[in-house]
Amino acid sequence: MTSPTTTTTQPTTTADPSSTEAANRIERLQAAAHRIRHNALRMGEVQGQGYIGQALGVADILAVAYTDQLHYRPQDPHWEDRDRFLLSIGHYAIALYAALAEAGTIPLDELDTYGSDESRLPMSSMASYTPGVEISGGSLGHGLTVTTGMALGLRHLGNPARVFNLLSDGELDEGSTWEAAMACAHNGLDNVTAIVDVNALQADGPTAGVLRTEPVLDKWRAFGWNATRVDGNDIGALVAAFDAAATHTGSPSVIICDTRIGCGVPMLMEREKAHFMRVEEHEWQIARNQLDENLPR
Ligand SMILES: Cc1ncc(C[n+]2csc(CCOP(=O)(O)OP(=O)(O)O)c2C)c(N)n1
Ligand SMILES: [Mg+2]
Repeated sequence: MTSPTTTTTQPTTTADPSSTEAANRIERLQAAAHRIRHNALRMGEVQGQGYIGQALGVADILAVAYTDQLHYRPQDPHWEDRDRFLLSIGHYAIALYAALAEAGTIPLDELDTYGSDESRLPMSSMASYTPGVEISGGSLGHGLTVTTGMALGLRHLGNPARVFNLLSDGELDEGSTWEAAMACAHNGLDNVTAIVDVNALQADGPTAGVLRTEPVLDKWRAFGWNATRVDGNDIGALVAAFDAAATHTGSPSVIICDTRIGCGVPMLMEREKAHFMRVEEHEWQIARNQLDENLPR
């Protein structure tokens, strides 16, 4: 996003450099998201199944986070001044590995070990196994509680690092998420940015049928958060939301992202059983081809 500028120069026929810069930024992030999607398909093919739809759904969010917003050193994942990115949703590990490979923290070739014995890339995220993974996430509903504690600790230490938490709409079913939301706002933790992946789906079916969470935006606002809702597969909208959260002070920010399961691969977007997908051997190449046909979306 470009900030509004005032200028005394006359308009010229050449392109506005700030808008060219903004367009380049979006293009660069779309390309990163595309590679993240390919990384996810590469891992999915190793197992023939998995949470591929979610990974394709959050690829744009992760591209913006890891290649535009977070301050970190890819080769030094314990650097104490790094921004922390906490993945609550352990089953989304495949998405995080795809992003960490794009970031350069995990070697690309290592993706081929995904989910195998002795691999550093287990199917559910484990902080003790994988460089760049901040928390273990199999038991849902804990990410925002850890985020809140971490953010308090960083503030106490005078460390300006920020804490991001990617959580799912299913995690809004958990009381612990809302306790953390209250505590975070109570403490005015503006070093926190939560990102909610509203893919409208849970393991047991559509979120609206499992437990009604809407109106999500109003709920976060009522809990004292600086809340915004965007199309989570629109890189331009995501960049604007992340930029706004970065400068907001006085309360934590949440970016509610409406995403599409399988985004970028029409064949997978149409799957009825989307929470955990099985993809036939011959379908992986079709999926890759469809992904390549769809750039830029
Ligand atoms: C505390 C807890 N309860 C239940 C589960 C089982 N579980 C695994 S994934 C999942 C679905 C949660 O919803 P969401 O993360 O929105 O699912 P998705 O969008 O990936 O379909 C559930 C209930 C769990 N891992 N942890
Ligand atoms: Mg969901």
